[in-house]
Formats: sequence, C-alpha cells, structure tokens
Amino acid sequence: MVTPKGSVREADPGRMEGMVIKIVSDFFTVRSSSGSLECRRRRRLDLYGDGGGIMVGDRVRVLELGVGKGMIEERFPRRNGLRRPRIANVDRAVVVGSFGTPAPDFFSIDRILVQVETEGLEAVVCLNKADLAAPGETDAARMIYSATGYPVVITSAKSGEGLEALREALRDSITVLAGPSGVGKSTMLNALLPGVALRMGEVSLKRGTGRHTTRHVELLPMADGSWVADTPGFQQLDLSFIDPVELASFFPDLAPYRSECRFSRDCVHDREPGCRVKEAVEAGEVSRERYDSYLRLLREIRERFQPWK
Ligand SMILES: Nc1nc2c(ncn2[C@@H]2O[C@H](COP(=O)(O)OP(=O)(O)OP(=O)(O)O)[C@@H](O)[C@H]2O)c(=O)[nH]1
Ligand SMILES: [Mg+2]
Ligand SMILES: [Zn+2]
Repeated sequence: MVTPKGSVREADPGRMEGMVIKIVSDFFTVRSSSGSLECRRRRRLDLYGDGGGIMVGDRVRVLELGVGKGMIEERFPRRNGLRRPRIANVDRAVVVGSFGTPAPDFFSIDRILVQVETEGLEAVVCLNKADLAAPGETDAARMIYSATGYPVVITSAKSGEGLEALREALRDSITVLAGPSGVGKSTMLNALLPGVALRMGEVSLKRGTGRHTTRHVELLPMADGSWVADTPGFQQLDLSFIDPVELASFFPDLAPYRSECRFSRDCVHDREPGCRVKEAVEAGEVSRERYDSYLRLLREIRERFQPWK
C-alpha cells in the first residue's frame, strides 16, 4: 500500500479483527473478513492469565503493516482452550473411529468422548470405512451409542457414503476431528474440501514418506463459513484429573442412573451393592461396550488419581 508520498508508513494503518487459523513457529496466519494476513505478534501481548500464548482458533486484533502482513496486537478472551491439540474456541468434536481390521476401537473413541465432555464441547461420533464393515456391523455400532444422545454418522471416504451427513455435522461451528491414527480423518477432509489434498501431497513428498500422518493443527475453511481442524494426538491426554466418583457423569448414557444407586455419593458403579448403573447395563438399557469402556477408564484413573494435585 504505497501512498502518493511513496511511504508505506504513512499509509493509513488499518486495524482489523480476525481468527488465527495456523501457527508455524512464530508466524501466525490470521483470517479476517478481508482475507489472510501473515502476522508476527507483539512481544508483550496482553493475556488473561490463562497460560498465555496464542492458539489456533484465538480471536485477535491485528495491525495491518503492508500487503498481506500484520502484527497481532491483542488477543481476545477465549471461550475455551484445548491443551492437546492446542486449539481455542472450539464448539464441537467429531470423534472418528473406523471399521475394518482391526475392528473399531470403541475404547479409544469413548476415552476421547470423555475428554470432550470434560471440555464441555458438543460431540458427534463418526465411524468411517463403512466399505470395510461386515454385514450388520454398522447397525451394531449405532446401537452402542443410541443411549448417549450423540449423533452417529457412518461414512466411507472411499465410496463417499455419509460424507454429506458429515458436512452437516460440521455446520455452523468450529469443529475438531479427533480419533485414533489411521481411521481416515484426513482422507475425509480431503473429500470434503477440494484443495486440501494438494497440500497433503506436498507434505508427504517433502518428507519422502508414504504416510500422511497429520502433525500440526490448522483450521480449514468450509464453503458455508464453518471451520474444521484435523488433529493428531487427541487420544493421549492424561485423564487422571477426573475424580473416580465423577467419571460416570461424563458418560451421558450412564449419568442418569447415578443418583439412584444405593450408595449414590460414593458408588463408582463397579462392585457396589444396589448399583442402578449396573442394573441398567444388565437390563440392556445401556450398552455393554460403553460400560466396559467405563470400567477400563475407571481402572486407569483410579491407579493415578491424586486428589491433592
Ligand atoms: N477402505 C477405506 N480406506 C480408507 C477410508 N478412509 C481412509 N482410508 C485409508 O486409511 C488410511 C489412513 O487414512 P488417514 O486419512 O491418513 O487417517 P488419519 O485418521 O488422518 O490418520 P492420522 O493423521 O495418523 O491421525 C489411508 O490409507 C486411507 O486411504 C475409507 O473410507 N475406506
Ligand atoms: Mg491425518
Ligand atoms: Zn452405581
């Protein structure tokens, strides 16, 4: 932006608001209504005592410093901030699993769903590779989640089945795609977002590997104005901060029965007498798979829960 005097400095320095959509070391890509800006950040940025830093998803105010360049001057308060993946202001998580060999890893899915519940996000379950499912397997998987209230989307990135339903599940929000490695998260996004495929191809060429495993977090724009992040490593978060007696509250299908247990204040729904949660499982009101995930997670966090931490 060169003024008649020939000085960039005297050009009216515009300030604008936008969202950080990508971070590579100290460079921030900010998307505003007028396009993308490559930004640095002011060294002493005013933060809110919430761990500092800038995350993908943060809303920021940028001082434009030239064509396509800017300086982040201010970060606005966050609605939420996930630690792993590092991403802020997320509305929803689509937790992805897949059919095929090995069979769907429902424990990993349920573990991530618990994390999503602790963050207070909406959750959607997506089961991909439907083309590899055995007869009846997709219906059985739907049954597992029927009492949770989570929408279940069955997809095949290969055949295109369910991809429109997935697009609907991403609507009007900032969504993270989470799930074990290899279930097809990036492949599905490639199918939904023309243009992303190219970038992934470049990445794998540069590394000289055949694997496309996702390593960074980036928000990708959907045609309808929604944003979606393909994320690696969601499943590794330590959940031992959860008090064992509270764990069932993060299973929406088990939670309604908790208050009816005989020892409701202390019941962890394992071997306690008069446990209404266990009765619900025996009666088929709650799926056995979900309860098995619950017990496995209970064991995991019981070993590590440290109330004084
Ligand atoms: N048969 C079949 N294969 C699929 C489908 N979707 C993805 N794949 C294959 O599954 C493999 C892994 O896919 P990715 O998209 O890299 O998986 P990802 O979830 O992004 O994995 P990470 O980035 O490691 O977390 C690739 O070889 C894909 O071609 C599908 O619907 N059907
Ligand atoms: Mg990937
Ligand atoms: Zn109980």
